[in-house]
Amino acid sequence: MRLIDAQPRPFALDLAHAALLVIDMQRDFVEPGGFGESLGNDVSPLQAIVPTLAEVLQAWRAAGAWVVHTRESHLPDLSDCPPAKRARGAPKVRIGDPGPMGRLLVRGEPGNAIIAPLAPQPGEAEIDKPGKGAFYATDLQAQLAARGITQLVITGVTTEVCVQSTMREANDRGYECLLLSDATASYFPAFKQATLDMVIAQGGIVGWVAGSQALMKGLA
Ligand code: TIU
Repeated sequence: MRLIDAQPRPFALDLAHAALLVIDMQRDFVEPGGFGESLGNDVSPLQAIVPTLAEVLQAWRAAGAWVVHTRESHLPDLSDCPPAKRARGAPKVRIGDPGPMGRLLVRGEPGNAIIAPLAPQPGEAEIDKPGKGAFYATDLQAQLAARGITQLVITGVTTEVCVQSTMREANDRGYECLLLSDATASYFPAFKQATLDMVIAQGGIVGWVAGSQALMKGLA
């Protein structure tokens, strides 16, 4: 066990049964011209966490622990995209429409790929998910069970959407979840902070929060 300095109390990390979850670090959310920007967002707060997340990923791999990457994506025929999701808001372009990086949020398109500095390595899991939560309509739980994973260190974007949905899904399934405060980002800084606050309120109602330096100190 490695004790990580975290809130609301230290997190006892058991590396043999822990996975690093990197949520939706895709060009579609992080780069201009993707799905995130089509919703009217400035992508720069998301770009800001890339160096930190790359450092965490490197330290985690060096410690020999497993990594799971997710992508929010839909099938080319959009049969897994609820019409209500596609219709939401008043974007310039919608899910499935052509953009500068290919069709928005469609599996296999250039814009749907994970950004190069955080690219998955052989042996790491890659989960394509049609929802915000990574457990909905995926085999993530089966993959974690097959490896005996009981703890998730959670990173990625966006904090209050796909990250928080996934953390709540995981918490309900009994996983111990540690969210890395400086390796997650939102288009809305206030929503990010609110998410960090609500996760650790009430004695850690959804889990734990720590900074990446605290995790890496524990990994060293
Ligand atoms: N819009 C937004 O903040 N996020 C998403 O649509 N997906 C994820 O968070 N990945």
